[in-house]
Amino acid sequence: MNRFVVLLLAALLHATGAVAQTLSDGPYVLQNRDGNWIALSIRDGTATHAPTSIGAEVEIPGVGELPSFKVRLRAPTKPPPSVIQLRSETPLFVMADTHGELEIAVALLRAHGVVDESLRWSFGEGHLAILGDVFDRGAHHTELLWLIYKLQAEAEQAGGAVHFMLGNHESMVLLGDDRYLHAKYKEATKAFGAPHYAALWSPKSLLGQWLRTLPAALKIGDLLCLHGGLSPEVAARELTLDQMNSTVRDALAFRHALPEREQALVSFVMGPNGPLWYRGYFEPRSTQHSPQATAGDVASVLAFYEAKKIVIGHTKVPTVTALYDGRVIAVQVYPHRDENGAPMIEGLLVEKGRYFKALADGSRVAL
Ligand SMILES: [Mn+2]
Repeated sequence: MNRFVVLLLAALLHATGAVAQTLSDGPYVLQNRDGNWIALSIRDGTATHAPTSIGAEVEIPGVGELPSFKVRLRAPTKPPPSVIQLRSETPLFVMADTHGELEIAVALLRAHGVVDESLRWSFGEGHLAILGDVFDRGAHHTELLWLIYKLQAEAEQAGGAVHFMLGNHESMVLLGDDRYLHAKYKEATKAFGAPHYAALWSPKSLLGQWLRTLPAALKIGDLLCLHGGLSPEVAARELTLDQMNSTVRDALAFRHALPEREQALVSFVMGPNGPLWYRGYFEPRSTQHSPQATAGDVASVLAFYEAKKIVIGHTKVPTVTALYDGRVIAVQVYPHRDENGAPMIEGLLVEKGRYFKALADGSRVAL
């Protein structure tokens, strides 16, 4: 991006009025043709760009009462393994769809000691699993993604881990479906002069690369953790987690260049009965939804993957809910505020073989 484009962007921002003057977003860290990294940001309506590099830090501005934080940029890494060992004494905190609701997500993580006041990892050797759909709807998914990216490094250093499973909204944004974007991101796209929002998350962007290494489904200890669910068709096809995860990665990386025989697998894995979209643990809410899984379907999935429970987001529940005699746990309590403005969201805490709803006020209730 040259100076002319940046000036053009500034002009665009000033032309769009009061809302644009308050627009802040980014940074988007992109690699140019020479292989150099550039951080693009909008601060109070002004587009800026600055050279950066792997090993350098970028600053993510504060939102509301939340402090700003710095993130060190890392070279892209290989995809993680699909099976994660978890010792029974290691706590696991599961957070489902956050949809750009940074302040509410942070309230939950702070209340349960996963992060501290300055948004640093404070969960020691604990594991945090994030079940996708960080993107879309809300106004702060960029900050949330940077926070997760940062926590991953901090957790690893502390002997813990952050596992981020992709949801259907990650795949939609990366593949160019911008129907659910908060209006602010469409404005940001225009401000940067980008052809479309997905260009800011392309494989040439640092977080775009990182997202394309992430899994759709993991087995963490004896729990299958993922966004949508595992349909009976997944087990019937004997698709391993590795196969599922690499198919999702292929779909997000080079969907249009896949050989035809792989296209069929991609269509299935990325479709309504694949791990990102499946809703079959619930009564169908529309004719597009899969028929409800039977107890036998759930049992055969658990048997195939040699797991004890399936932990999912994606489908809204009023409170963290055990289904199928506790073999499926639905975690997606949509992040919102109650009539007094208190953050409302729940997580799942697994500690020493016991399961708890983790409430936003820091309390826990046995499941
Ligand atoms: Mn979803």
